[in-house]
Amino acid sequence: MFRHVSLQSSFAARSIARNAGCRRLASTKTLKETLQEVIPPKQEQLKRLKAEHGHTVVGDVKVENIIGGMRGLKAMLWEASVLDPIEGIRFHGLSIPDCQKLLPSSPGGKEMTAESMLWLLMTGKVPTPEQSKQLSDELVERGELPTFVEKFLDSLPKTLHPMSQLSMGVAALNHDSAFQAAYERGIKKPDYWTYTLEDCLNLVAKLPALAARIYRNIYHSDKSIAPTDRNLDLVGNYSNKLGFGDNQAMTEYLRLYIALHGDHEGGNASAHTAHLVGSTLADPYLSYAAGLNALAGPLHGLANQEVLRWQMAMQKEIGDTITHDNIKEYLWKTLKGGQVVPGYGHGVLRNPDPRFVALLEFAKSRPELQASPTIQLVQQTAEVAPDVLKEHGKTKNPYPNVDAASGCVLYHYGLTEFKYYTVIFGVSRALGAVTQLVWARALGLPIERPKSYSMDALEKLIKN
Ligand code: CMX
Repeated sequence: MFRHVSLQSSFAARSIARNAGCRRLASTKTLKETLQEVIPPKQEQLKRLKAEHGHTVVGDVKVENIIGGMRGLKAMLWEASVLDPIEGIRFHGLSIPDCQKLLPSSPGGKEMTAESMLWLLMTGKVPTPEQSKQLSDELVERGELPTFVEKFLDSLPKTLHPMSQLSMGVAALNHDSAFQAAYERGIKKPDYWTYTLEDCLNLVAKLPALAARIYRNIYHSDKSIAPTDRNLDLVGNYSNKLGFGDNQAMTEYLRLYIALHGDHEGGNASAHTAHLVGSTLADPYLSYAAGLNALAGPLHGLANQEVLRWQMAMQKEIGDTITHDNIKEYLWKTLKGGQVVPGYGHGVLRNPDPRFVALLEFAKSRPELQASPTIQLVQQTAEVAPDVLKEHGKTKNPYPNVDAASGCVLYHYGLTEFKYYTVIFGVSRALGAVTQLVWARALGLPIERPKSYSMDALEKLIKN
């Protein structure tokens, strides 16, 4: 872990300068300048690892890894976060409560901003409030959508799933890719990361406008979309454009949601897909569009939509009198029907997901959420489901994952169109995916190319 918590600049230089199209404090280093400082030692570390430990064995490859979706294989470099099966996620060594304590919030808010999480993921350092604000300003400057993308989104049928629209919109942004243009001109490898960073910042900046336009087009096409407010952070503007800007609690929830979902180490399907595609030197837009397609699977990000759908069906069947016994009965009905219980289980975690805990804490801190039947049902289900799943005996982790809780607060505050929920996840997961795209280029990581085997070839290998 490498971090730096000092509140560096003494406001001595408060003069506001225009630099690279954004407002900045003269004493405050930009994200790019900070990266220029933190990248060389990491490049040296990688060189050392290669030279001194290139042949050091750190684990075995078992047949069960090969046929079991590569579970547990130590096979990827991912700088921003590490997932412990018991403790959950840490971002550059910081737990979720650490981040909640240390990362700057927006003016008037309590929850960490997406910008401060992005800064932490990218640099390994806790940003000062000035750095976080400066990044906010920079993203606002970059946030406008090209007109052809707006027209393209407006032309899509409302019946096309919001995740398909998001992935198509992100892919279309590659029209203006700085990396692709520079590559075509001919650039040297050490310069790759700066063009990649340029695209990545543009992508993160444009995602709220893109995602909000999809929401408004599909569900509220009669009303216009709020213009960008230059005094707001990324999520403040996202909430505004969605139409929830007047609801401070909803905006705060979105901030927490987006920061928490930002990264979950590298092996999860969306992060890994973006990384794999990026390793071909496809630009960040194409890489992340691919990652979004992985996120749209019901075993991964689409689970937050599925949780609400499943819960509504349960509520309809059970009626108003909800007890542990009738929740238990519905869980068994789901399992006996051969379906998974959405929001439960995990490929790595073996304890309740600390992101689930943090989101539920948010719900517990507000009386209106505590009184919500939807949230009460989430809590009651979490009290019953682990024992049922243990008795069922298949799931390695019978506890709730983040998706068990993520949608219910949105639902309570009026974002009831649950087919849209994974789009919010997609706005968030970009933070981790783009971080890795920048670092993969800064470290000169090669194209990914694991070895595959047929079953016959595997049996031959076993015999030998
Ligand atoms: N309900 C019912 N059965 C489940 C289950 C659940 N919630 N979770 C796992 N199982 C089953 C698996 O389907 C598997 O069954 P088979 O042996 O018949 O194939 C068995 O238990 C063993 O699976 P596992 O090793 O515990 O879990 P995996 O690593 O294979 O899968 C996950 C992990 C998340 C896909 C799985 O737990 C699941 O399907 N959960 C429900 C969907 C969900 O909530 N996904 C969101 C995860 C978080 C995220 O990525 O966003």
